[in-house]
Amino acid sequence: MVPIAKTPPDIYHEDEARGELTRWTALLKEFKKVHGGHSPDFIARSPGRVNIIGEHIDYSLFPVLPMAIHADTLVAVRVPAWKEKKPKGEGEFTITIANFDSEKFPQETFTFPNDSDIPIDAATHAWTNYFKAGLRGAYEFLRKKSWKEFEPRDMEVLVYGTVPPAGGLSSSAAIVTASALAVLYAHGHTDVNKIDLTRMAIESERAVGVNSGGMDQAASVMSKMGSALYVEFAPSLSVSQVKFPDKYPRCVFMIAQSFVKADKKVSGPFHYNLRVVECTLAALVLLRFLYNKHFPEEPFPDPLGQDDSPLNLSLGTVFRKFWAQLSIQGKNLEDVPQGERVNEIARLEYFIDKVLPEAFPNQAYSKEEIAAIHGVDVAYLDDNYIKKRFSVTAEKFRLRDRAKHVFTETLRVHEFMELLKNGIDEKTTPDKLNLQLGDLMNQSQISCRDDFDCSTPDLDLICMHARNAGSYGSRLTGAGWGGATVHLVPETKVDAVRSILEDQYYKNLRVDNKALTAEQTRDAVIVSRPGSGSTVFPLD
Ligand code: NG1
Ligand code: MG
Repeated sequence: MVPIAKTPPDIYHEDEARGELTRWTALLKEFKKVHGGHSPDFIARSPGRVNIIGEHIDYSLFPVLPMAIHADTLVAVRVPAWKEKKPKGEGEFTITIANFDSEKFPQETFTFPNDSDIPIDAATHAWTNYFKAGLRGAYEFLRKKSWKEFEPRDMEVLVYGTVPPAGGLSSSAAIVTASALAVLYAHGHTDVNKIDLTRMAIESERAVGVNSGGMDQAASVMSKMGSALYVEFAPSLSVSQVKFPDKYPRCVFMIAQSFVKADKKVSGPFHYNLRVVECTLAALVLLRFLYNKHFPEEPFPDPLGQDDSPLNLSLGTVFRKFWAQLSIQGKNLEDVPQGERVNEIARLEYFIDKVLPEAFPNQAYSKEEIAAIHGVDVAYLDDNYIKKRFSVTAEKFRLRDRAKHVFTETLRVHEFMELLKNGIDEKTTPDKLNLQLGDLMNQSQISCRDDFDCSTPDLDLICMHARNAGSYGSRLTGAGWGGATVHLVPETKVDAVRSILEDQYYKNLRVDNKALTAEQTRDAVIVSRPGSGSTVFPLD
């Protein structure tokens, strides 16, 4: 269940708590100012996240390892019907939503009929879309749960977020999950199941124009202070807490901003929705290949509607299906790892070394070629994969490289987890362990750059400088194409990494033709410790 807590600053790390108390006080004061002198009834909170390893594989339904950061979104809410019952039968509800940063994010009031869906225009970039996405998800949930009794309530809302927007730290998941949670709570649904909230936020965020996976929402809702979160998407969404060894040389994760804004929604050749389509098309070609080669007598499975990925087919599902089918048939294929319990690492290596080169003889494929491999016409491919949800355009789809990234990145996640599980013994000194973990992060960056094409020269540069100053592992985090980087750094090297980045990157950087302010430079690099997930704070 999502915790309901009493003392806000306790959810922050000690050294942040004081500053946060000031911020909460400012939020309460501002609420009175914008909402006619009233105080909020409660505050819902969700944090941003940094992804440690496992990039662009969540929508292929492979596991990832993010952690919540302390920057967050607070959604303060007053429900006029909270104490005095609102007269019934008005037939419509009104929400007034304001932002603490009212200059950038202007206030909006909207009224809808009680039985209406919440329209969201994904084509316009209104900040309130993210609140509406959470609202819509929560209403759908409440309507299903209690169709008869459910009646939308008027709400007065003030949002205060500290996760930098379009910065790769998932400000979007923070606001969507906090909004959905706020709406549930405002309608009397106080025992919110974390998995339910995560699922509704994933679906909701897709409504805003991005075919997102589920990593951000899971990390934002389900993280616990002090641990990273291992998130699995299959056979169903589940999480477990992961601790890092706390021995000398103690390591921390640093986050460094590039100040390059990533706009994931632009469906140009380098952007997010196109990658989702490419991975899905790669899954389709792979499925065909595996069935033609290994199970020619079997009926070809219907690839649509098979799983929880954004386009209902994923590389993860195809991978698992292959091994399941093999074991059903008791087949012994040459070169296929054998044994009672072939581990996931061996299976992934087999795919990377043996399957992918054969399944994808070409690097890139046109629509026509993919349609021919799958034995359908191009219109079918368009309707079901390329123009489904959000239309993308590309001359060629780089299926081989995208699939290679997905499988090698998944392998790295498994190896990372394996290293953490085995921890430090006589053979593995802490330093060696950190080097190995860091190496996997560095490999991830190379794969994101070369095979997935989601890095930028700025991100590569930041990683290079950080490594030169003592980072064990440096990589982009989140979708890429700008945004943030994450670094595994021994505590003793934190200052060195910070100062090399200041000297070599931030000092010469121009954002909108302006040098960074002292404040921007200070906040550009932070040490991040795993923070806690979504929480509700009743105020009375
Ligand atoms: P960011 O950069 O935080 O928006 C996006 C996706 C994730 C995941 C990563 C890449 C959304 C909301 N989130 O994260 O699901 O796919 O990219 O690993 O689209
Ligand atoms: Mg996001």
